[in-house]
Amino acid sequence: MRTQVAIVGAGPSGLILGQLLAKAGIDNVILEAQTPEYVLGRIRAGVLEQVAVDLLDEAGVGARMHAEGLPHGGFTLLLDGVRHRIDLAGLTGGREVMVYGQTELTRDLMQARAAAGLTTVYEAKAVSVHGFDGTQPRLRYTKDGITQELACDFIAGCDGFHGVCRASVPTGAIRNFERAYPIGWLGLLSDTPPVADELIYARHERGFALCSMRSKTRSRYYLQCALTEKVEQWSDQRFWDELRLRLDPQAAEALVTGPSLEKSIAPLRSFVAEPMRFGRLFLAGDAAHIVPPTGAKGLNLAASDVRYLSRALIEFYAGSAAGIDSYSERCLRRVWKAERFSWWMTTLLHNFPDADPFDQRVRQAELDYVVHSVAGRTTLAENYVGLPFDDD
Ligand code: RFL
Ligand code: PHB
Repeated sequence: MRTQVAIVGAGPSGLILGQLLAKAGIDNVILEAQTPEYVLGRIRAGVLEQVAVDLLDEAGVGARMHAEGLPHGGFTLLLDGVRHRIDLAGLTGGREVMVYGQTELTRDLMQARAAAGLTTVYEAKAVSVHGFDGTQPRLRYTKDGITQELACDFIAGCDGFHGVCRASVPTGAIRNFERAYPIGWLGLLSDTPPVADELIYARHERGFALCSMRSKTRSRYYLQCALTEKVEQWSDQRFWDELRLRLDPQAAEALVTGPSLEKSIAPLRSFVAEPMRFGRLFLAGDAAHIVPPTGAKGLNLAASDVRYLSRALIEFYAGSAAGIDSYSERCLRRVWKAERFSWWMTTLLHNFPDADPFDQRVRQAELDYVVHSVAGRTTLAENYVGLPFDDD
């Protein structure tokens, strides 16, 4: 088999990239290790920046998101029992975010890909990448026990943090930057109405909590937990009881509980690999970088990488290599700003077992500054809604 761009991974990065390239007449094939059902079963992101919304429109998959997604013009910071509204729209000249689940977005992208007749090989096992330092890269994989080869002009590594693409780069050619946090997030999804119209990010002495949603009838809640905890230790009842303790009386009373549809623990991590291009192999999304979820930036960064990558490849086929040559540098500039913001929001809102009393007081003072200063609130708001692209 041969294609122009071989994409590894059918998560949001790979699917959006495939759609944008196909729109520009560039042939692409996706190899995905899992089944479509498995990919759709992963409950992850919920908040899209305007730039991600615009990109999904450009890819032609925005219709259901606009019909069913919930535009949010603000959120609440609940700091030790006191509410502070962050008026995103008011502080950023009218910019908002869109609450629309990654699962739904992935479903829309999969359907659009199938409708366009584009090839996705699910359950592609033992994928390996070859020849990306030359002009004839190839992927090898097995499907139904038979080894296959896919020849291409370029490989897009959209295969997430544990993927094969970054792992295939010679160690001397890549530099990793990493911060592991000694905490995790325990998430619960339920078919219950959200506790409030807007998201609540709660800082509490028992630990951070987040009240989010997927729709007017489906809620997503998170609790900071220790990394040593197991999901089996958290009955639904225990989760709801602990959440109530971390909220204010208004939210605790309004909370509607119900059986969980999903419960899982995710560790918090910051990670960046530099560069993001190795000859004819490009990394995009979680394959290149990870942020702790506090700033809601992971999926949005994935979208901004594939925006740059799709434009660079389209330019290449039109006769200029300038875009692919500057891909890594342009992505990383944006990536590091989101890394900084996600790290900052994480350190401010969580309880760290290793924080000494001085650290704690400084964090309290910083939060106090953020919520009581227009400059502080604006900094938070403009990062949360997403920084503009420097090429616009
Ligand atoms: P994905 O989604 O991990 O997809 C990678 C795909 O590659 C496949 N794969 C392989 N395929 C073939 N061969 C191999 N060897 C392969 N190895 C892996 C995998 O099966 C998978 O299908 O990466 P992608 O596309 O870069 O997308 C990134 C996003 O999924 C991620 O950044 C977000 O979910 C992060 N995130 C959030 N981002 C936001 O922008 N807003 C949010 O509100 C938000 N909330 C979250 C989040 C992530 C969370 N968790 C669980 C990490 C909340 C949570 C709890
Ligand atoms: C979510 O709804 O899953 C979500 C929302 C905001 C975040 C992280 C996750 O910061």
